[in-house]
Amino acid sequence: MTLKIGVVGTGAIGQDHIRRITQALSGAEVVAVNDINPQQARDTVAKYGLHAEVHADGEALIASRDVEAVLVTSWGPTHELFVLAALAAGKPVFCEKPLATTADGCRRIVDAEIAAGRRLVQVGFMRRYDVGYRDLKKTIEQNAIGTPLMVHGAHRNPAVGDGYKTDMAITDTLIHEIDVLRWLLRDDYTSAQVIYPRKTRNASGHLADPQIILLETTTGIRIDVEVFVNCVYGYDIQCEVVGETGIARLPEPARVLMRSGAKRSVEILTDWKERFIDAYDVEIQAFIDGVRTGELTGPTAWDGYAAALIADACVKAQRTGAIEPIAIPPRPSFYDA
Ligand code: NAD
Ligand code: ISE
Repeated sequence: MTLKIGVVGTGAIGQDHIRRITQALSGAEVVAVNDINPQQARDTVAKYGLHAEVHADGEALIASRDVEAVLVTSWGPTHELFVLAALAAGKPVFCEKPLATTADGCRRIVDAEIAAGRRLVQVGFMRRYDVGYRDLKKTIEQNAIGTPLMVHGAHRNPAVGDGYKTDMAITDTLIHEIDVLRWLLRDDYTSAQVIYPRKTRNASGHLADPQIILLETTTGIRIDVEVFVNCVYGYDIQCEVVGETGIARLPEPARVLMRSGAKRSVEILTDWKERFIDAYDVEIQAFIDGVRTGELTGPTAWDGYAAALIADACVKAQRTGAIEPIAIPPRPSFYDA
């Protein structure tokens, strides 16, 4: 049976997920949409040729008998409300990052899911589905570079809008590294520090850009991640793991190597949607398959909660300039694999 999905939030990523469910993936259809901007929701239905009802609000969509599973792709501050509503209705829910904008909000979701007695939440940390990160993880786990000692990372965007604030370097951008590196290393963080290099002239007045975030893990691995969201030249994600006997790097996206005009060159992507397009496909297919087989396997609400606690410590470190401790409570056995 085809899974009937309702999508709350028809902005950039909402539409992208609707496109993939409708045109690229199998086993599901979008039967309901909602956006606080109803015209955009209607336009989305027309654009993708959906046979979908446009609901007046997210709660009505979630309550609808036609909707078997929910995608929450609205603005971050609305996520907690919609995920809790899906849990109350006993419906599986895929929620884009952040799971909630506060750690307390994430914890409420964790508690509601545990009370429901089965896994119903998958969080949109899509990098775990990226083939490059998966190969990097395999390389580390096969002991090909020895014990990891350090990680150097970078998350660069060509430009951000004026609404992007300094703390969003953590809550919107670094959040992907926060999640993927604890998954990659099977480790958790114990402290965070933020350093501000010389500021780029391409950032708006209120924004500190670039930033360097230093993290330490329970096993003593040192991580530095450069977040640079007005780097101009492209959307560029870098990750290098230094081990005791070797170094492993995240592969670059496959692109044609050109020889032309006395130069060798390879295109650098500029759009995050393209950079992880395959990972998003695999992620949403995993959600569809997990719901249909009754076994969700992707990033959990606990991962969303842990990421929020870590992000809080990083945001505090932005303000204090100090090394801030990170304490993550023991994971409930409910989330054991
Ligand atoms: P966007 O601004 O393009 O779209 C958000 C949509 O939510 C808008 O259309 C807005 O009208 C709608 N919305 C706001 N409040 C609502 C409400 N109460 N009910 C229904 N709709 C509401 O933003 P976006 O880039 O699509 O981001 C959406 C979410 O997805 C954010 O949380 C963002 O962090 C996350 N995101 C994740 C990735 C990723 O790589 N995993 C990439 C982009 C965005
Ligand atoms: C966006 O919100 C994302 O989540 C993308 O994956 C990210 O890399 C981009 O920088 C953000 O704006």
